Order: sequence, then structure tokens, then C-alpha cells
Amino acid sequence: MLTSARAVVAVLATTAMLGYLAQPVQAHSGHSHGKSLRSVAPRDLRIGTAVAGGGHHLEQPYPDPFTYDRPYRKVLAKEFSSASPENQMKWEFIHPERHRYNFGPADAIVKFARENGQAVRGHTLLWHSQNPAWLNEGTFTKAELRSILKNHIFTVVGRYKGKIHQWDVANEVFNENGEYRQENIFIRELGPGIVADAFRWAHQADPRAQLFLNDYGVEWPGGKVDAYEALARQLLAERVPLHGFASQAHLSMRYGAPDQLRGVLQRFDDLGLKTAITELDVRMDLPSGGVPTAEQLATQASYYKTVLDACLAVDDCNSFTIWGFTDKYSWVPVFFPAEGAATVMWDDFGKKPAYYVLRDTLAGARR
Ligand code: 9MR
Repeated sequence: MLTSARAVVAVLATTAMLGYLAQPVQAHSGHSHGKSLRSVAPRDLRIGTAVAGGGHHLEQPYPDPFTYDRPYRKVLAKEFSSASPENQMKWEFIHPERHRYNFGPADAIVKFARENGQAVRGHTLLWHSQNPAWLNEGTFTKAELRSILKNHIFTVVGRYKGKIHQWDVANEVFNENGEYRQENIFIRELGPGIVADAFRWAHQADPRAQLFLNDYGVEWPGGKVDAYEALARQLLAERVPLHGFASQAHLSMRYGAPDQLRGVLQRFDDLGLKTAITELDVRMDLPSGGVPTAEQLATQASYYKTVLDACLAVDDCNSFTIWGFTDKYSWVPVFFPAEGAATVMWDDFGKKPAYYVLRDTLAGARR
């Protein structure tokens, strides 16, 4: 992307944003100028990002971002008070062979986070995707499969005991209609009761970690949200150690503003659960040339703000994480060819209007 074109767009977008900001909020840029997101955030709200590595990055023409990109690490340490390994704690990455774990990259992130006063969100323990071939293609009895899951949870959660703020224990267990996903090998083979067991095992392995349900497509009410509410009620009634419900919030400007998210989070807060935003990004259709328009950047900023406002408005929403902070490493263009520019910073870590809106909103938050 040409820097000059981008600079023009940034100026135009900032102008557009001023119009936007004049409406619903007071701009606080004066107070937060030069400060980081984490430094202006309310004390009871962690501001997080995915830590780039593994997954789609392995097919890109650059070395592991977290390990080798020094400017990236600097921004990661400066801006954020929480870190989510983007892929490094997923089964296929951390448990590549049945009797071999690969802890190095996850250990490095946990160490970095501790050195920089950051919490870590563990992601994830029970999911249908990014499981290793030995698990997907193996032949196991039900008892074996159950003990494979149990051992995995005790080994991984146990290793980081006391060092993980929140675990996404169950990830994306329902489809859009609110039915259990049959692609999930554990749910398919062992039945949905395995979800409760996963929470129990994770709690035994690290009693202080907050244990979450996590999914996308729960930003608006519907069958999926209803299914999560029913599951949460059931787990709580059975005294299963469930502590939170999280909206990933992978948004696209094709589908409109997330203006019902606050209501969704409130439903889970009302059950006594914590809530969190865990993977926020806002993708858009890129014009030919690949540079977003000023208007697109202003709309994107308003979506980011709506999600942050929803979290700030709900008492126990205690963690707000964006899924990467720079377009340089975003998963979006790899998975959605015509879309992109989904994060709050350009490839060179220059800040977009969305960054400033988040910072001003955090600086002005009262809670
Ligand atoms: O960002 C992750 C990317 O690097 C991986 O290639 C991809 C594979 O599915 O997973 C991405 O992260 C996903 C997250 O773990 C769960 N929610 C959806 C995220 C975006 O696909």
C-alpha cells in the first residue's frame, strides 16, 4: 500500500471521524494523546490482542511474527494488558503427536506476557477445528477418546496453572441453529455432556482460571445465543465451573453494526457470568487499489466503538481483545479474498481512526 495514498486517506478519515465523534461521545484525544490503550483503560478491563503465529501465518512469506518482528513486539507490549495466543495453544500446534507436546512457542508468549504485566487468555481446549491428524484420523474407543481429552486438558491447563487469566474451554460448540456441531469429534463421539466434563477438568487443573464459552455469530440474538443461554443455565444449575461467556466479534461491514451486542452480553451478565470480547476485528470490501475510503474507515471505527461500548456498559465484561492489531498479520485477507483492512493499525503500525476511537472511549469510560 502506498504511504502517500494512505496518509491522505488517514487525514480524510480523521476529518470524517470528527463529525462522527461530535455526535455520540465527547472526544478525549486531548487527554489521551500519546498514551497507550492499556494505560487509559479502566482498571477492571483488560485490553488484549491475539499474538500472531501459527495457523495462516505458516503459509505467509514472513518468519514467525511474535518471535522475529521487533517493532511488532514493542507495540504488543506497549498497547495491551492481555495476550491471546492466536494458534499456539490449539491442539494441532501444542499437541502435534499423541505422545508429544510442543510447548516452546506458548511458553514464550506466557513469559513475554509476565514480563510485560499482561494477562493471558488460553485458546482453546474443546473445538472442532485445528485438531491434529492423529486425533481426527485415529481409531479410539470412547473411553480412550475421553481420556485423551482429559489428559490434554490436565497437561496444558496444568502447565500454565496460575498464569492464565481466562481459558476458552469450549469454542464454537453450536452451529447457527443452536445445534451441537457434529464436526466436533468429542461431542460427536461422546455426546454433549463432554462440555461439562471439559470445564470440570480445566477447573481441577487450574482452580483460579476463569473458564469461558466462546463463539462467533453471537453478536445478535438468535438460535445460537439461545442455545448458549440454555447451556449456561444448565451448567450453572449443575454447579459446573463455568465463569464466562464470550463474543468473538469477527465483524464484517457487509452485515451492519453490532448494535444488539450489549443486550446479548447483558443476558449472560444477568446469569451471574462474566463476559468478554475475545477476537474483535471489522473487515470491509476493499476498493480496487486496496486502500479503504475515509468513509469506510469511519464506519469501521464506529463498529469498534459499538463493541467496546457494549462491554463497558455491562458490569462484568472484564476483557476486551482484538484479533491482531496490524493488517500486516491479519487472518482476514487470507480467508476472505475481497475483504481486508480489518484491524486498528496499518501494516507499518500507523494508527487508523478505529484505534483513536478505542483509546478515546477507554479514556472517557466511567466505571
Ligand atoms: O487467526 C487464526 C488463523 O491464524 C488460523 O489460520 C485460523 C484457522 O481456523 O484460525 C484463526 O483464528 C480463529 C480462532 O481461533 C477462533 N475463532 C475464529 C478465528 C478466525 O478464523
